[in-house]
Amino acid sequence: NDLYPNVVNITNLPFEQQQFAQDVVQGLTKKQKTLSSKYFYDATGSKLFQKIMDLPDYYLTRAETEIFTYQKEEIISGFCSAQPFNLVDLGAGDATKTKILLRSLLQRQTNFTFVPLDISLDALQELQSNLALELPQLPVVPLAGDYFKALAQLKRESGMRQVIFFLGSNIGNFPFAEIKIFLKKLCQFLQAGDQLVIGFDLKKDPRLIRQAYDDAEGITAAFNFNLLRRINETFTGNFELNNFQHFAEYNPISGEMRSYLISTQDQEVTLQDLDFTLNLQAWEAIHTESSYKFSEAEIQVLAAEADLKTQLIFTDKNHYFADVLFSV
Ligand code: AVI
Repeated sequence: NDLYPNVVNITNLPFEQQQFAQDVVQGLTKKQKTLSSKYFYDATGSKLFQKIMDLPDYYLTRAETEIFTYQKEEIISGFCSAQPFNLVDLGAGDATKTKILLRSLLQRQTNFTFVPLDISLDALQELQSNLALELPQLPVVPLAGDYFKALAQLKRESGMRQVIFFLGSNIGNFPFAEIKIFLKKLCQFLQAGDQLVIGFDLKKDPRLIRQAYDDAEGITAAFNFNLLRRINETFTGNFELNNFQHFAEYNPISGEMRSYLISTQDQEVTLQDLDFTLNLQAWEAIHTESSYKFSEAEIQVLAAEADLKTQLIFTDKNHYFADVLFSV
């Protein structure tokens, strides 16, 4: 197999597992081993992430909810229009925060369609049935899969003004160099008059940040371990979860919060379906996630590089989090 030299039998796998297989094998054959955090979100991972969002240590969700609760009218006034628009929620998840605005928009009898977009089909289906119960009058067009494919489809088919939400500091999970590329690419699907609301986790006391990714209840550790469980399940692997440690470390200069799975002993792991064997040394690390934190100045630089105009910046009272309204 020339395309995927490290993966035997990849073409025998179901289509949706081929990219996963390729990424797993490529990441684990690197000198510094990595696994992509985008594979955290299977059904179990999405449930664990919901739990994380309720944790006392995970301040991000509370801070952004505070912004939406107390400043919803100002946020809505920043993007609402008389002409119909799509409110597109990238990585919607359970859309708890977005629902705060959706209720107000419906009360104002705004002419808009809610378009939740998520890579997790499980999360999207659950959201759709919740919305049917909670906000039955809301027009919803859910889209599963790749963000850019879905945005291209919207641009082609809807002809409506787009207001794109990218909340929860999801933007922080891209490798730093890719944030600018992502924003530029996003702009290609937007037209004059379209707007963006992006949630950024702000730089703060480093201990507070580290604690959010190594919570006292061990839910974040379980979230990280779930990736190994998913790999075992998908590719008939034998990762022994007890032979790994969850480790999280924040760099206050780069703003990068990094999570790892650390092998606590020399060990050999086999992914049978991929004919792949991995040797790990004691205390060798697999990097599984980066979550970048930003200063307001850094946000302005990113916006300028992507040719976005900063319209309004909303923060919580502690200044932990910022939701920024941009126009194209
Ligand atoms: C989804 N994303 C913004 C979360 C974050 O904070 O980076 C994922 C997460 N990882 C550990 N805890 C939460």
